[in-house]
Amino acid sequence: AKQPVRVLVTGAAGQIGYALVPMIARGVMLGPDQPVILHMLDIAPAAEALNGVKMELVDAAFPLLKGVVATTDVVEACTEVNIAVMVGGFPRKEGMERKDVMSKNVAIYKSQASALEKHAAANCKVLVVANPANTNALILKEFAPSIPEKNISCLTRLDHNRALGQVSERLNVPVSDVKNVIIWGNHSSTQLHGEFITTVQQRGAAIIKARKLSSALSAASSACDHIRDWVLGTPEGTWVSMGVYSDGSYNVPAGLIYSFPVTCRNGEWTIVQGLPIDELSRKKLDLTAEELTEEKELAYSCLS
Ligand code: NAX
Repeated sequence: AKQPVRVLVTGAAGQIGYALVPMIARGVMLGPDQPVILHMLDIAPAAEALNGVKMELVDAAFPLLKGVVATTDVVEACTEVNIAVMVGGFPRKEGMERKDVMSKNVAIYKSQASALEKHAAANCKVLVVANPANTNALILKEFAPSIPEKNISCLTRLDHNRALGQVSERLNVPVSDVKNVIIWGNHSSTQLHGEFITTVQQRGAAIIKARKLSSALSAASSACDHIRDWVLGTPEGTWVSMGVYSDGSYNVPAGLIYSFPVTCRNGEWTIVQGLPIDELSRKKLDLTAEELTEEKELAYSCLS
């Protein structure tokens, strides 16, 4: 029998966490024959809610779920984890300056990076979901230098899946017949262009309007897709979008966490090379890189 994989979910008492943990426990993320131990972290004010989630996980009697750690202690949460899905963060509240929000998230990601650095399993793979996702991932990378930079990523798969969904709806074909869209750059409104693009960019806002809550099931499902493809590989002839540490491909500045088209094999992603970039796309690729560079500078100015 396979050894259980330890999967950390931070912000596990939140909306996305609530949708994500049962998917992981059912094998959606790592496959139907992979046992898992869930590590769930949240902050003290959410401790009771977190315990409620743990009670529901017990009640669901998932055969693959071999254990649950529900804690507000970051060291306990990070100990020996093989996969870390970072959903917890500080949300932007009305009237707050961007810099203040950045500063809170920089502090969170700095301390969680240190805990992962010291206590996670060697070769732990990290996915940052919490916004600003690219920059939180970059801070995490900076403060967890012993984790290989190839192991630190951020989620742009939701935007990728939203684009697949839009193509499927517009062409009236099943979404399983659509592949190889690309999200470049930041998980933000600079990622794409055109009317189709505006729909994808503003999809999050449209969901809040309709549901009075932000996307959760689609975000959770995309996080599972991201890790599954990374660990188990992308299908032949298919690429996906992942926010990863730029090596300068496509003239994107090195040293940013930037979304690229990637294929995955043997637990490693590779940027798809040689795709043609037209003039409009070039402008957009540069614009989103500029935005990320500016965000990086803002984040660094919060470090003291
Ligand atoms: P919620 O506010 O429902 O949940 C966040 C949870 O994180 C809360 O339970 C909170 O107590 C916890 N938390 C706060 N600080 C923490 C800390 N230091 N350590 C551990 N836990 C902490 O938000 P939810 O709707 O679940 O969204 C979570 C994050 O995902 C947000 O930052 C959101 O902006 C981001 N998103 C990113 C997406 C992406 O594609 N990259 C899409 C979906 C989502 O909007």
